Amino acid sequence: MKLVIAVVQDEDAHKLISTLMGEGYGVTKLATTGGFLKAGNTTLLIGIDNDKMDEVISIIEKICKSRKQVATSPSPIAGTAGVYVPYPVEVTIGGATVFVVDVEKFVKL
Ligand code: 2BA
Repeated sequence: MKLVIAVVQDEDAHKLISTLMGEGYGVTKLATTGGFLKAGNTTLLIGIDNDKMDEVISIIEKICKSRKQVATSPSPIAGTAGVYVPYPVEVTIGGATVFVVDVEKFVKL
């Protein structure tokens, strides 16, 4: 068994969850926050049989779009200790960041 951990954008989460559930997968949704943008995103935990990994990744790939976002990042002014000036940076977020890990044991009690 594998555990797919997928960090996706909030905008894609609803459709992704319905599609996965419609295909018979179990999904747990976590409300998470990206470390860089400090903005909300969604992390899904999906426990699957080993042979379903490619199918699940392809569903995620089909639904999750990459988007550009302008974020304001504080930057220290060179040579001025403790002074931060916000400046805009454009980042491309996702599709999705996906981790697949082996599950040592799976029980429902
Ligand atoms: P955030 O950490 O908020 O990152 C959002 C986007 O900002 C990233 O998109 C990337 O394009 C950019 N970014 C991140 N760190 C950066 C940096 N140090 N310098 C410049 N740009 C940077 P994605 O790579 O698609 O990541 C989307 C979200 O997936 C991340 O949100 C984070 O929540 C998660 N993530 C990405 N890589 C991860 C990893 N190795 N481990 C755990 N979570 C990860």
